[in-house]
Amino acid sequence: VIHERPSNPGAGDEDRPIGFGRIQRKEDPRFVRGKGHYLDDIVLPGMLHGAILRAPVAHARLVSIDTTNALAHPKVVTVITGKDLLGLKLAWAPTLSADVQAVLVTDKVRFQGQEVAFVVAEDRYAARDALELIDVEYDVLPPLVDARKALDPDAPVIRDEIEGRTDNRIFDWEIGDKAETEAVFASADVVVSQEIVYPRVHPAPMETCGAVADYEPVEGRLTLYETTQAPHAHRTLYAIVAGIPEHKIRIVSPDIGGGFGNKVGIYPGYILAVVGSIVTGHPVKWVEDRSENLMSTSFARDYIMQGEIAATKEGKILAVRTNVLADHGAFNATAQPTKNPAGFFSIFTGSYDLKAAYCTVTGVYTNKAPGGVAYACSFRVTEAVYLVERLVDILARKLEMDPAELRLKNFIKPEQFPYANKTGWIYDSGNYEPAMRLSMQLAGYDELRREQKEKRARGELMGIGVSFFTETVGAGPRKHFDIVGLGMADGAELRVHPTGKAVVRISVQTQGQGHETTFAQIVAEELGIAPENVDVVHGDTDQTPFGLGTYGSRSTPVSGGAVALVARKVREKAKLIAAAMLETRPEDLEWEKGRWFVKGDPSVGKTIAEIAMGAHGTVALPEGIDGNLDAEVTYDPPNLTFPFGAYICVVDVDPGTGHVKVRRFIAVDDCGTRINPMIIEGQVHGGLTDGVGMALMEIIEFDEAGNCLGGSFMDYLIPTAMEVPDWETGFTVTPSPHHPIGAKGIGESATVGSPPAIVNAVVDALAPFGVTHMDMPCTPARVWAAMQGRARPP
Ligand code: PCD
Repeated sequence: VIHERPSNPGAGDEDRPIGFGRIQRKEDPRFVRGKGHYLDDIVLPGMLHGAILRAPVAHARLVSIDTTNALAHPKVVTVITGKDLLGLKLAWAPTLSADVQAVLVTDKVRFQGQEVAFVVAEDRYAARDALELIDVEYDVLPPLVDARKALDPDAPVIRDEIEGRTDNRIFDWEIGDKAETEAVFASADVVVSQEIVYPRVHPAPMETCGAVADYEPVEGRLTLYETTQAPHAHRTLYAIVAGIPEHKIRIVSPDIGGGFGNKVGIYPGYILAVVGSIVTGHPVKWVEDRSENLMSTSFARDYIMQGEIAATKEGKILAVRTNVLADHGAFNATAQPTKNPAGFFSIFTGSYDLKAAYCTVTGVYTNKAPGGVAYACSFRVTEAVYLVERLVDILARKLEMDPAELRLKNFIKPEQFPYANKTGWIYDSGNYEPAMRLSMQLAGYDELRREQKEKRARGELMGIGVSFFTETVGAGPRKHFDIVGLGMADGAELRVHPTGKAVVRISVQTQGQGHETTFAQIVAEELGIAPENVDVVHGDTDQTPFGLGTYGSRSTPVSGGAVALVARKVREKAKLIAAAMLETRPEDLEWEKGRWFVKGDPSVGKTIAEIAMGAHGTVALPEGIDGNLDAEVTYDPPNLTFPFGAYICVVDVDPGTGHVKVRRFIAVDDCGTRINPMIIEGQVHGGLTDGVGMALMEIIEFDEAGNCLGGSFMDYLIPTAMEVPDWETGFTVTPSPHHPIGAKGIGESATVGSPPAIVNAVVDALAPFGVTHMDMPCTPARVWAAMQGRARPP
């Protein structure tokens, strides 16, 4: 066990060798030695390979498909088309947002890259080759790619297969008090408004999506290996959609090379692998390539936000108002809890004590890939934070106030928690000012401002960007949140073997964030046994209890709670058994990490290992106690958790090329009780890197014909070590009052908090040119263009 003192101020009690602390990741020996077991490593006897023919155009009527030549290919086993699926009633599948999505095109192509046919062949190469032998005739229609035109009366109706549909509107949703907000705006000294676009981006995990389907017809059993973040939810959905009894379906999620929300949904490729296996009687593997991943398996963001903020002239923020146009692509497949069509966007009230807030969101169909995944974002929290943090900066400029000071002036105060915001959330806990002050101290904020002044005088472009965010993660209470009717609770099962080694089975699914380590640490903390003596089992529906999976940073808030509670249940059971073993009464026992002992006589006691052996041995057990040290729970959290953070970014902009260099980045995060500080830092580093990508480089654009312009890593740039600085991190600890161990999520915080800090820094650098806003990504071309025709700095 390696543990070291964290270098940052605000350190908690992190040097305990058992339980929480900085221990190395249990999964890393296999990953660093190339011994991970990823989906594409799976090879089953007789396995065939599938490939998907995708539409070359964005909008077209399907006239005909001729598969004769493909079928004649010597290695092709079968070709499946939309027509075949219609026969099986599988041509359309339900989405996560109460819509349906075409598995294969039957009537009309609705986005470029849409699935048209599925070839199953003896090897991957043959399957790909045979795609070119399929003859498809399309009748091309005018595409709709600009969401702003989606509701025009002459816009083509994309979902004309839905009866009675005459436009592209998916939903209109509102939250907050409109009249109250209008009144506050009407009487405010200062109002600023800005159109703010969060462009379409993609999670782009290192490993793309894939599946191996193995249908065994005699017993009618389906084993489906999938890159999924939510194995149990998938199993239930397959049972409902395909009609295979749920107990005959086993979903196995092997090691996953990054999810970031990309692996939450069910994609046509997974369903096609299943159909392929049923039709051919062989296991079928389907793995998408990079372009397929970028062009068809989901996207994130794509929000056009009109934002307004009202304040007094002294800088007291009074209200925020926004209306949003949400581009959902061709099918509404957005991942979000059922009752929240715009996800958790309603947290756009930010970290500020407002008088009023109001928002409307209109979702529209366009000829683009469906998805709207929560890419490192608890269902649109990222968009919300970006909106409010840009608006606060614009307000600071208008009032000629320092952006950090303006925020400090408006924070919700510690004594106001639990805080009910104006859109219905109850923030569980928070202490914002110390986090902001710590980040300013770590940054040397005043010194940075002095340096900036000097540089400006010399015509150099240095920018300092501040952002402060509150997230809402850990969905969630089942009474409020469900996904397609499945309540968002999670199970945990704990068994302590006779020799005191334990195995904990959980319903969430790691994609790299280290659950095998941190969930073992939670058991270790609660039972006082070493984390290396606790195995974590996940990713196999036959082996684990039901639960909704990993996304929206919910594993620690929900499953982490379940694991702490199941360990406590075992501890209480251990107490009864220990009392029997010690021939004393349970109430006479006291707990210390790892052992129950007799009050007043600490030398007489039993360790967890001794009690486990006792439970499985010959000790006479108390009435009603089974002969084991096992337990299970399902945890339904009473509220979400609200992590927060204060970020400061320093950029230098090259006035000649418009190139932005992130010189420094200071991130102070508060995720409540910290299970493993090293893992937390890794999560933050990764999220910050993601943020640099979104702020400066990443965008999925379309041309007028509906061609996707971000279909490869040549066009869709993602950040590397070259683009990022050495991250400087710090933390404060404000535990969640309702979570069993006081932990909040951390997995997405940095992706949420960093884009506004970076863009605020870029806009700050360009202030001498009179630039007050810039849309992401701040590429050299865009930054250069923003500087043109404007007054040069003195
Ligand atoms: N933690 C600790 N402490 C605290 C918290 C937390 O320690 N307080 C840790 C845990 O345990 C883990 C981690 O940390 O391990 C994280 O967590 P969380 O926050 O709970 O979260 P989760 O649930 O687990 O996860 C999820 C996330 C998400 S969501 C995302 S995007 C991303 C993140 O995660 N993804 C990823 N991170 C990551 N990492 C990696 N490596 N990979 C990946 O993929 Mo979504 O919604 O899906 O979009």
